[in-house]
Amino acid sequence: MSGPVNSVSKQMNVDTDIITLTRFILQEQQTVAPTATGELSLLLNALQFAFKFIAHNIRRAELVNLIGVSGSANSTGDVQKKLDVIGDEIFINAMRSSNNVKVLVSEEQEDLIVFPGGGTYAVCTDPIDGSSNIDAGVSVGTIFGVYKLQEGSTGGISDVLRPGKEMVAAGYTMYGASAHLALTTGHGVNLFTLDTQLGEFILTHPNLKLPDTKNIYSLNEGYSNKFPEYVQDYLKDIKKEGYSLRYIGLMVADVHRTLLYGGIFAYPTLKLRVLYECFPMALLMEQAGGSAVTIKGERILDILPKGIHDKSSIVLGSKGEVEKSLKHVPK
Ligand code: P6P
Repeated sequence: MSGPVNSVSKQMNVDTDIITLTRFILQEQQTVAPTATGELSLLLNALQFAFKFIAHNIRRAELVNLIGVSGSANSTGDVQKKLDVIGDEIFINAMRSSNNVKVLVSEEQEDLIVFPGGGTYAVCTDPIDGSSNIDAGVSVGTIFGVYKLQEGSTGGISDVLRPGKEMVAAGYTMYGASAHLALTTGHGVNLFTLDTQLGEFILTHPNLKLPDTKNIYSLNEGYSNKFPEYVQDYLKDIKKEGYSLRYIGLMVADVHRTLLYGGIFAYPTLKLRVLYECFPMALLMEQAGGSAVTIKGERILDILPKGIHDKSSIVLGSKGEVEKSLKHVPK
């Protein structure tokens, strides 16, 4: 009997063969990397614990007054929200205790962290992206990207100042009414939803693919006078075609909608960070059949960062929509 046993339960509309993230990670290791050491699987499980714990604290936030500012500032001078600090500490502790992570880059930390012990991976993260939304009860998210340490490396900055195409895993978790996790390990994109009763992420959208075109555009038009002329021309053209504007102001949420519905998301000026915002989202997009470029049309995943907090412009989404926008780039 090879397939699932569910003939009776199906009639009762009960799924008795759910795929948890833990099961998915192990199955993927057995199928696509049978000779793997299992260290990436252990790292992904440490990541999912961090997401569950952050989700738990965000759900409690309004109850135990974890919203509001912490009074400190992060590496880039942003006023830190209490959940920023808690999310960062949860993430650091989960990565350190996994014993699989050697190097950690966090938006909340000025310098990269090198853990003692023998981890063989480097993780880049924005532990709580969009924290300014927290007080308004709007979704926030965690974004992550994973590099395998370079051959012979004992763990240092050279393990993360590399093109995003060398990442071996990436994704995000969006915390809202429930938590949604998008993950790629280079074999497509899968979406999981946290079942808080079960305490497990459940596979809800296997092998997600974007439609090639969709008339939705997503960017902060409030800054349009700062965009290059050709970007403003592009916006004029798509408005004439009746495109809908959807902009939440949280990269994780705007990218999540783009993954599910298609369309185009852009941040044409320099705000989003290469290592822990642009690279992970670009990897997800390409793995889901979309694309991700700078406003000049350079592939995001080919960028070679010079600093761990480098920024880049970004245009991502349905391949046909990104290509349409690039027709406006001056030759
Ligand atoms: P703006 C959130 O603060 C964030 O870093 C991203 O998640 C989001 O895409 C962007 O900034 C929103 O920026 O300038 O439109 O508020």
